[in-house]
Amino acid sequence: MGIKMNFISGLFGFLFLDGLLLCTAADVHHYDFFLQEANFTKMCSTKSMLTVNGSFPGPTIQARKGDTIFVNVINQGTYGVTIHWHGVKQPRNPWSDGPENVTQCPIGPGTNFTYEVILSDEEGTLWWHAHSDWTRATVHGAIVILPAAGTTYPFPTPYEEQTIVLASWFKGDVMAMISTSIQTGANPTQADGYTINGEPGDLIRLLQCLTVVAQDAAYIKPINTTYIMITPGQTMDVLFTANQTLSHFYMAASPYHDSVLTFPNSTATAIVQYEGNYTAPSSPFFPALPAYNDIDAAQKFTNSVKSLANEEYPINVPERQLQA
Ligand SMILES: [Cu+2]
Repeated sequence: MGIKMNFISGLFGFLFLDGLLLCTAADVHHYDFFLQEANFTKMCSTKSMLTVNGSFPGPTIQARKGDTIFVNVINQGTYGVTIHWHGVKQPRNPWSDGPENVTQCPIGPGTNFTYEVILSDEEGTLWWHAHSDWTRATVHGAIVILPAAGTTYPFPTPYEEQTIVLASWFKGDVMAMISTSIQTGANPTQADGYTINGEPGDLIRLLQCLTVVAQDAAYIKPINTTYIMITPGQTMDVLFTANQTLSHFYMAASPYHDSVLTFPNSTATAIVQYEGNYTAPSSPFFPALPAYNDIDAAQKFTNSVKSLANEEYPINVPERQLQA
C-alpha cells in the first residue's frame, strides 16, 4: 500500500446459496482497462475524476484459482498511473505487481501496458487498485477468484453472489489534495463521506445472519456474526442467510476509529429487499451499529479470525528444527 491512505476501500463479497457452473481447466482471461476521466455527481457536488472504463467502482475481474489474467491498461488520462493486484502473490512475477517507480515506471498518458496477473493459491475475493498517489481512491475494483475447475467451496454452494465495495468519497480532486499535502506537510483533506458500490446512501452491518468464510482470498473457520470489522484494503467473503420476515432492511457501514485525530463520522447505507408478497415498511429496519470507538466489538471480531487449516486446506508452515 502507498502513503497517506486515509480512505476506506474494503471489499465484501456476498455469497447467496445456489449452483455454480464449473468449467474444466485453468483458463486465460483478457481485460481492457481504459483509464479515462468521467464526471460524477454525489453529495450534491460534481467533479471529473479518473476511472477505469468510466465506472466507479471499476469493473470486476472474475477468474478461477490458478488462472492467468492479462489486463491491457490503456491510459487516456493526463498523468502516469500503475495498477496493483492487491493480495495476488505473483511469485517470481514482480514486473506485473504494479507499485509505481518500484517495479515499473508509470504508464504515461497516451500509452499502454499489459499486466500478466498469475493466480496461484488465492481463492475468494481480492481487489485491484491504482498505485500512484491518490488515484486509488477512484481507480479500483474487485477480483473474484472462484474455486478451480472440478472443486467447490468449503461451505454450501451459494445461491447467488454479489460484490460490495466500500470506499471513501471526496468531493474535491484527490490528486490535487495529496499534492497540496505533500507540498505543505499538512494532513490531507478528510473524506466527505463513504460509499457502498459507489453510492453514499446507506454503511456495513446487517440485521441478518452473516457467516464470514474467507478473508483476503484465504478460507477461515466460519464466523457467525451480525456485523463485520473490515480494514482499509481488506477483503472478506460472507455468507448472507436470508431468514428474516419478508421486508426491507438497511445494511449500514460506519467507521471504527480509536485515535484522537478527527475523522468523518458518517454512515453509508444500502437497502436489502426481500422478494415476495408483503407490504414494505415506510422506512427499512435500521441495524444498531457498534459505536465508532467500540474497541471491544472490533477486537471480538478480529480475535475470532482463525485460518480454516483443515486437511483439504492445510497451512504448510516450514518445519525446521533448531539444533541446540
Ligand atoms: Cu494494495
